[in-house]
Amino acid sequence: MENNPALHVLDQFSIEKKTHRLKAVQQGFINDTFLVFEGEEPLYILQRINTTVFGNVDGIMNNVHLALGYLKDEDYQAISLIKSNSGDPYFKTEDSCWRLMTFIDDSIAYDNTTNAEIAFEAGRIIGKFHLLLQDVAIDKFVDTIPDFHSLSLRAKQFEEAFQQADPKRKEKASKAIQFVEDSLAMLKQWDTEDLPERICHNDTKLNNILFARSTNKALCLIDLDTLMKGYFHYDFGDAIRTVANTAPEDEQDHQKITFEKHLFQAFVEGLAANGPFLTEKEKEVLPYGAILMPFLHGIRALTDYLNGNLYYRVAYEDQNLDRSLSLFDFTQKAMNEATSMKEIIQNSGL
Ligand code: GN1
Ligand code: MG
Repeated sequence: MENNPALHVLDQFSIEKKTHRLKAVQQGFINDTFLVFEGEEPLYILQRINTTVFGNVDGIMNNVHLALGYLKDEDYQAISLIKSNSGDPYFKTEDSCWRLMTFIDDSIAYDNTTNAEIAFEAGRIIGKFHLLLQDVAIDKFVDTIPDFHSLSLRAKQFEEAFQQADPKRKEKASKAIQFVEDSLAMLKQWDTEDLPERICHNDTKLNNILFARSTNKALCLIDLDTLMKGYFHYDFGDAIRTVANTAPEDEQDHQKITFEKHLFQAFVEGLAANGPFLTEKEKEVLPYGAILMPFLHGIRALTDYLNGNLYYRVAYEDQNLDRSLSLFDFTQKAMNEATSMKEIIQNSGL
């Protein structure tokens, strides 16, 4: 616990005045997150939004607010935003932007899992999220980070970073750079025409799902900052890279990085528990999504390493490089499983 200056920000929100304490949450590469305690119980989540990454805070809050209106159901725990004293969904100072949300009691998030029930539940809740949002008016959502998961944009940014990078960094990153060069042409070949646009979460890693502590039932998705239009295979692949891989995304011992087929299968079965809701074409590109998403995160981490760590918060100098190598290792392992992924999907009833 700490006596953080962020405590004063709480005065700007319409909550009962109590003696609150803050605890910083160390996860996340972009925003600053705090749990707000009263006594021993966390009551709220307070976040400072990184306005360098998220330039269009109004757009984000528009999207979050719109989506939260749909994201509630018997099987989906609603989250509420708390209004500021002036009635806005967030509080802005000259150089930062804050929002306050309710904390879900007795909930827990996992960075990784070896438990097939958790993998199943992750699939079920992501499917539910998409079902609840399937009829929203896509045009009302703002494209807050245009082309966020576009392979050609990320390849272009990588190329630019490579051109101006410090030679020592290039040398150190040569293995990762080689992987990009070897994989890009193949990844660009996939046919992704005729896919329907959906409102996606766009950051469906496992630790963005809340589970009930006692039952391990998935409750809801959190971290809705990147909620905007996208394609279903983005959310699928982003989940698979953390559900089917039991190692963290900056794992340096690549022997620990594995593609766990039984966890993949449990996740797909969880998705299918929502009944069929994907088009044939969407199902066809799911294995591609599981290969594309770790690659995209890998190339973004590598680009940031070559740029001198400007985008992601890093714990040590080479963390972005380690992340890219680990993500590329998983990409390769997912590529090796393309056929078995296809079979599992075909037999799943999805
Ligand atoms: C960033 O900060 P966090 O963990 O919510 C990133 C995601 C990545 C993630 C980890 C806006 O999200 O795309 O999945 O790091 N978010 C943004 O790799 O860039
Ligand atoms: Mg996020």
